[in-house]
Amino acid sequence: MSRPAILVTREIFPEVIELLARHLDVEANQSDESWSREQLVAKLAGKAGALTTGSERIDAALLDAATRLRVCANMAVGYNNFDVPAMTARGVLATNTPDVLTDTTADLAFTLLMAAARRIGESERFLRAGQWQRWRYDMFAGAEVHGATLGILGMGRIGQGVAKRGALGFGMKVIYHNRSRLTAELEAECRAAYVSKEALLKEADHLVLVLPYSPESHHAIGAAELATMKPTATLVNIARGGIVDDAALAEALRDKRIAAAGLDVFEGEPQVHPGLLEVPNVILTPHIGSATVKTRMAMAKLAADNLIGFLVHGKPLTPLNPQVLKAA
Ligand code: 8YV
Repeated sequence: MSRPAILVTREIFPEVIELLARHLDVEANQSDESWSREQLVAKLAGKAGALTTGSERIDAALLDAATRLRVCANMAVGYNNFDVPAMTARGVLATNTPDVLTDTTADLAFTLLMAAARRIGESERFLRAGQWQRWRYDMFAGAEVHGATLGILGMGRIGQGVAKRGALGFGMKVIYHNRSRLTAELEAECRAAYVSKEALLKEADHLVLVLPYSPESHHAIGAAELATMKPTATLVNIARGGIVDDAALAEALRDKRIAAAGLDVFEGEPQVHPGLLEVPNVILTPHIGSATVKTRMAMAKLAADNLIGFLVHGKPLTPLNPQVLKAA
């Protein structure tokens, strides 16, 4: 019996390609070429599955061309690159990689929070430029992290991980806002209090964004929201570009309407708004939230196990639209 054919759209760990090849016919982009959308569509012809990353858009037009496709396994927990309703309508299973990256990504939120609040980027650039001549009482004096009020917008798994780090590790007062309120047990576990979005913006000393991107969360933080934050506040975005209006943020940072920001994701990345590159009080990283060797391996392996689980055994591990399984 012939084995199902799959496409791996970007270079990933060779061990994971070997794992896939034990069960499936694999075409893999191990040279990491940048494929145009037309090339991607052509490569998907005859493929039953695809291992994708956040860079590939899987939408109705692509699905209509890739008529043999039955499953797309995203190597990411976020899946705003998938049109899940269009996939479900065509009986195509979608999977993502939850849980395996929660703590690693929460760690990066804290890294950016601390680096922004304590002005690490600015001080390092100053030192490297040979400008450190003598001590000054206010040299790179930043904002306190321990004991401060930590605000979290979006309280899924990663938000909860950020809350625990703040409350348990840094004695912070944690407030959060989310579409739906957590259960009393989870709130107690995270030591987090539910507040309105308005109160969150007003009261947070450090505000971390961890909500999924959708048309509803587009520019959830824009000029109006930034204007209600404390002038001493820091803003951290580890969620998705587009949740923050980057142009408005660049202006707010330039005019010191907020003190600092730490950003791992950007509108239109890998492009970065030029205004953000110009201001000193922002620390910028190139979407590395889940980037530890161990976690990236776990994500790649989970995506591969989803493909094998579904195409070989009929049982994916982390389906996003399980109704497809029932319909099959
Ligand atoms: C990925 C991410 O590295 O999991 C996510 O949602 O944003 C990152 O961990 C990125 O999306 C590439 O697939």
